[in-house]
Amino acid sequence: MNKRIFAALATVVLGFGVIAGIGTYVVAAKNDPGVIVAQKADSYTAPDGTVYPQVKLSLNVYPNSQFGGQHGAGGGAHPDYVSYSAGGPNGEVISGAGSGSNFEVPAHTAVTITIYQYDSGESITNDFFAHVHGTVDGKATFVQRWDTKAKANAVAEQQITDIPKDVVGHTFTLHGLSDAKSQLFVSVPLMMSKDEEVSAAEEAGGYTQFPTKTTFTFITGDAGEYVWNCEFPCGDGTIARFGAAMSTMSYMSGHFTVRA
Ligand SMILES: [Cu+2]
Repeated sequence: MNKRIFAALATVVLGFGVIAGIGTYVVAAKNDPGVIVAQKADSYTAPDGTVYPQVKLSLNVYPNSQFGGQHGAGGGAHPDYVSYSAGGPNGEVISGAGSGSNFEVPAHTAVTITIYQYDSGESITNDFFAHVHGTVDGKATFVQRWDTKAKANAVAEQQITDIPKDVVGHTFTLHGLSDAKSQLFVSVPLMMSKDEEVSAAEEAGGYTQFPTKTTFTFITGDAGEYVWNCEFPCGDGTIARFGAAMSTMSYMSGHFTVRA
């Protein structure tokens, strides 16, 4: 065969190979298809006296994906990626959770979210995200050390409006859309757990006994489709640490649906 034709054919075959490779990689990094519907709770009385129906969500944030859950056994395609997931009411690891990044809540309802944060942290790029935004009273309830074994606060609970910008683990940031729907913007910083305890637990194949615990409530408006993500650059070294877990759906981002 003519050498040039052979080279051209080889290039085409190689091209198909590269495309197939990329396709396989993208499929392996699949999205979290499940949806967690927030659980109905008691009613909620806002500071202005208005009484709302209330729902609750309990989430965990991990330094890896080894809990399984929506990523699959053994951490799935990216066991080393930091990840959000469904959590138990006391921060329990739910290894069989079918979802952990897509949520559904009702319209005109008080949504109370509790997040147990098992990861370490660092300085956040933009200190806007070290502040609490969009919650009732602009506050969150914070416990720096939650004891998962005793199921109790290991230190006193406090009301916060921000945390120091150099101890941020992750953020839960819910964005409204620029259209006719009700706007929603909620952003809450999640403080890091103790570095050495996070590393020691990870080496032992588990998670620290003492995650930080943050609880906050916000009121939804009309029905709409929103997105949430973490605003702490917690991915790998690529794209200023916005790569890897930060640029793969369902680890540090997901859908947030408000239903009529
Ligand atoms: Cu993050």
